[in-house]
Amino acid sequence: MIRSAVTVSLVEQARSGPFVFHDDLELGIRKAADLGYHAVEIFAPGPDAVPAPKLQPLLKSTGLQVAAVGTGAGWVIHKLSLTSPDESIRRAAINFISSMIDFGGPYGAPAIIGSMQGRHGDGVTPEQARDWLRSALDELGEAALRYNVPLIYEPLNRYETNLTNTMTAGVELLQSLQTDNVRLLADLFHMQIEEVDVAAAIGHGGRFIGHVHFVDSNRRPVGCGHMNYGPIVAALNDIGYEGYVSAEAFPWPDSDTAAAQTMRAYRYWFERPE
Ligand code: LER
Ligand code: MN
Repeated sequence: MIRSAVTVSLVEQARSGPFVFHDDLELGIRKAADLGYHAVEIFAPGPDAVPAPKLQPLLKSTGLQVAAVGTGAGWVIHKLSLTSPDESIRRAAINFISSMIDFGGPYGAPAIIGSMQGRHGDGVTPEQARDWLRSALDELGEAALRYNVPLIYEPLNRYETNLTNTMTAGVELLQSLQTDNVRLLADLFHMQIEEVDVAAAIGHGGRFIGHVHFVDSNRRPVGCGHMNYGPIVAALNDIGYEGYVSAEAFPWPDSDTAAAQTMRAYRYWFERPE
């Protein structure tokens, strides 16, 4: 079964970012539960931002799960990157992601590596950046095994990274790893910029896809842009995808409307009787 999730960001520096709910986790969780979501995806400033004694009872009382935890705050706040020319920054980036794996793990939530992958350039060759990225994914993928969750790696559009922009490149990267505990994030916004055919790319990603960012072409909530969802949903069903479709979209026109609109779209696309 493909399940629904909605993003909640607690990162002040990402207030203008593509997250449906901002600032207040408890409110985000309660609103998500009221709308019928299965889970929230948490974008937190760090591993200690949400203490377990606060989060656990909230999840218990609402019945919500944590779909995933983002690690992008390592870049947004601390300017850490897995492919920085500075070895101490690369190590700090690995440590930050590792601590986020430890944060999400007990909830069964995988950590997502998106902007923390960095880019080549600035004296770093594409080959060198790729080697550093692979070695970090191997180390962190194995660390995630402790919690029986995968590590999620997100290809991004060309304006955000020059390392991996497509599902094909993502599959190649995963196949070059030693660990088999890394999965790809299919973010429909990035994909509609980079892929020739989003549905075909999902077919190609196949069993490597472990998470989906469910969003429209303009990064507004599903149904507010020009994405053609029929073939995309068919492709997800064809590959036997069983993870979350998580609303990582701008709070357009506002958080509540964006969350309600995405839930309407989720029900239309994933809960319609055959
Ligand atoms: C960034 O564009 C993105 O899509 C996030 O999920 C990763 O930081
Ligand atoms: Mn994304």
